[in-house]
Amino acid sequence: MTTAVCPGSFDPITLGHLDVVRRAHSLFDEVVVGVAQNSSKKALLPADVRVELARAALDGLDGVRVEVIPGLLADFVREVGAVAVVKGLRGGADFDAEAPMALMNRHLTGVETVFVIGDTALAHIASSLVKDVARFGGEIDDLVPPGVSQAVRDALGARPA
Ligand code: COD
Repeated sequence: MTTAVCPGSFDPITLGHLDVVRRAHSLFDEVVVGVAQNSSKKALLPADVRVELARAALDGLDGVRVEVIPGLLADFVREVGAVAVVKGLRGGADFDAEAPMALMNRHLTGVETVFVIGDTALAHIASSLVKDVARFGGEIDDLVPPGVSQAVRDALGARPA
């Protein structure tokens, strides 16, 4: 039984993330989607809401579960007994950002990061852009799983501009 961790901020989960998780699921028996904190980003949605939205989006996918990563990804990888971390790439900029993390996680755990190229039809989708479009009144329903756009609008409405 092989387990992989698919980590991210998921702030919010998008169709691009779902594509990456499905690709990870085709390679490993079990996928743990880990909702983590990226210290260089300030999250819009609280961790419990990000987890709830990810669980709803991935409901029914056998062998996939969603958990919070409370601290270091490397510690979480050890804790769940994962043999790999799976990340998605949209292009060269993602690779430049991901390679140092992959090297650091390998240094800390010996665990490899496997990169999957996402569906090119979804390559324009990033959580940061989704939030920006929503912030300025744009339509995001076709970029995210059902229920997510309302959660983003609620969070934006509750936050001072
Ligand atoms: N197509 C393909 N891939 C995509 C798409 C898309 N449309 N959208 C997103 N992705 C990929 C991203 O490239 C990334 O691989 C993954 O999905 C998650 O993306 P985000 O934006 O939700 O998450 P990030 O990049 O903010 O996640 C960074 C982590 C939270 C994983 C990182 O900061 C972390 O590991 N934090 C825990 C603390 C830690 O261990 N820090 C040290 C790290 S070495």
